[in-house]
Amino acid sequence: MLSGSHSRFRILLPLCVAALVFGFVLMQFDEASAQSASPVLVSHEDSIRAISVESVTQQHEPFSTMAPIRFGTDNQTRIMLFAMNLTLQIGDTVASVSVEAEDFAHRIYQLPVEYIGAVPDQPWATSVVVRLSDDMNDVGDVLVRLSYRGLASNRVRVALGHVGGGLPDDQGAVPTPGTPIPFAPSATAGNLSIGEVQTILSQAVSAAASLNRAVTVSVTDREANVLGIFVMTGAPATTTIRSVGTIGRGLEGTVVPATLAATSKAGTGSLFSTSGNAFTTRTAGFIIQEHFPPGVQFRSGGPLYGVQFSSLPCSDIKKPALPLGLSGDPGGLPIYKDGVAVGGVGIEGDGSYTVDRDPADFDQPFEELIAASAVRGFEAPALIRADNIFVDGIRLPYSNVTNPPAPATLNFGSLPGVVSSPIRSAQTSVFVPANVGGVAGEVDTRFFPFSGGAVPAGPNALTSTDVQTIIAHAAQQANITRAAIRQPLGSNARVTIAVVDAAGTVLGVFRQLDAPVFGFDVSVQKARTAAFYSSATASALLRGAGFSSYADRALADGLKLDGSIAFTDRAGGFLHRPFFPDGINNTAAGPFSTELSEWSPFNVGLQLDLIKTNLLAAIGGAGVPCSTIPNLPNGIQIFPGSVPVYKNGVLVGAVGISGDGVDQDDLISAGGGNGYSPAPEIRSDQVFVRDVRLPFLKFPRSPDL
Ligand SMILES: [Ca+2]
Ligand SMILES: [Ca+2]
Repeated sequence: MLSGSHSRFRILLPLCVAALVFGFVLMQFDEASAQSASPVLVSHEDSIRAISVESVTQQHEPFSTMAPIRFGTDNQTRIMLFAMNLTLQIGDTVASVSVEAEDFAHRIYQLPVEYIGAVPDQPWATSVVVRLSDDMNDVGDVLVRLSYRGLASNRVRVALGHVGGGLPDDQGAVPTPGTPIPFAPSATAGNLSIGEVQTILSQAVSAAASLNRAVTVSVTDREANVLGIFVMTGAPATTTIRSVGTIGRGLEGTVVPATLAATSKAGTGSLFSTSGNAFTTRTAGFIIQEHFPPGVQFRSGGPLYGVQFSSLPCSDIKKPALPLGLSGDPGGLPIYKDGVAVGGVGIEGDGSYTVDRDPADFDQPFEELIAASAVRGFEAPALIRADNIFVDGIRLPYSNVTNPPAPATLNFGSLPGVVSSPIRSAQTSVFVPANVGGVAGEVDTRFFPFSGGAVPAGPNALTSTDVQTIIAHAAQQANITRAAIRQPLGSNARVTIAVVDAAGTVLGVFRQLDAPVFGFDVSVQKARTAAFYSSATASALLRGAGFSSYADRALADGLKLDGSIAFTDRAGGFLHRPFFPDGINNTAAGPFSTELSEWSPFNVGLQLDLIKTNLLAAIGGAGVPCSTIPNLPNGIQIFPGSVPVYKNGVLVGAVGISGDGVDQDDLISAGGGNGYSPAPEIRSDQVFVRDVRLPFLKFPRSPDL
């Protein structure tokens, strides 16, 4: 075998084996695309010999028909083959696919198909597991063919017992190597063209017109650059931020331009979605409320509680920002091309910017209907949609729209309304390729190469080498961490890793390839928050900025905020819920939260109060940081995924992680902070508040792949 062939084998094998350890699960694909081309079985580059592997032990051919180790109800060997152009249609199962082998004597063997699944990160490939027949023992090479819906594949060579013998290659047979898609960083943020932006806007406006609605439509690229805004004639110019809180408290009742809402909704689809997960504003609204799932009493808060206040227009990290932060108002969807997340579309037109408080009624607001119509032809692959992703056993919502309106699409030039932001194609990405600790990723050159910290001054300060070590260790942990929010199963987590010094100055940010872009801002927020709460000056800084009430409430709970406790974001977030402990009804709020009677997703407490004045100024166009506390220029974050880091018992900074499940983010942050941990006796889990032990970190069960 030539080395080139081996290298291709090495690409596929770890990916598929990871998927397979979950057992013989049938993945159903309900993509609408019809099977038009014949399936192709993948061979090595230099022959028609199949890429194949014994499905449990991963051993290469020649295969014995009897497995050396009994894993199931019988001892028969299963082998994994790989196919291209094989996508099961609605209602089809493994039984819809047949595989047969022919030996040297022209005997035909039917090989039952037991598993068909995606190959992580290689959307072109499908893995197919078949059971060998006892009769095939030591027959040498056989020629194997796969058939689906009347379309037969090429035949590839597989060795039973010994390599060689068998029939000659089929006439005209050629090697059929696969074409692995490298996750090459793109120079632009996605690849939407001007024509495609116009198509999406036209489909949205045509749908709105068919529903007798007038809306504002925004399209953003992969990194939330605005690619075009269309305001229909008669569309409401403004929308009101509104949920369950009292008008006038927090942002409740604030009137904002509808264009900003539409762009925040589009950008949420963009920043949340990747090649492994497709999330919408409905998904966002589901994971930021006081209970998860929303409305279920005595359940803890949403896993991304607080994410709505990230990537804000006052941020020093994410530029361009989302005008109103992450949005939970249904009617924002991601845009995909060939399985790759390339942007988002947002619709605003009902005058209300809210979150869905009742996920059980399957309401279909017209903003969501129009968004679903807008992305026709640009839909997310079914497998990776939020409604194929479970968190704590809870299926996440994607969209309540199953049959989007499909009226004839009006010509872009004749749409009723005005283009209020010029149509353009995907903009230049702020990220460039980088490799840290052997892990491929991307960086923003503002935060790379990594630098050392200035606070604290002196011998304990983080050096650039420390930062490199922390980020490399975190990235290496992420690479072996079983992802919580990515399909197919067996994918590794993709996150953004940020390190700050004790004053919140960013020393380095590293984003794994295809990590969701929202984590860029959030990872820095998380790191800054852990460093801030853990610092000797936290109470003084809060009081100096006019937030004595929160410092007083913390003090009443025994928390001096004077550097005596090492706070993670999990601990800080636990203190920042409208129930204490988190999710337990009929309790008083945590010291950093508003009480439930006043609470809403737009009136959460300290997180919003810290930034409210400057956020509103920034929404109006002012160039101000989010907070007047210099350590927190993009605000704080209040869901898990950070640890403070120490050298010689001195707080020197923090590492923040964002992009996968919060327990995974905790684990990866701990991996980064390993070797820089606080003394065990000052960890937040040594502290009791109202007789409740605070958390420090929480790791997922069986975290590693
Ligand atoms: Ca709305
Ligand atoms: Ca609802």
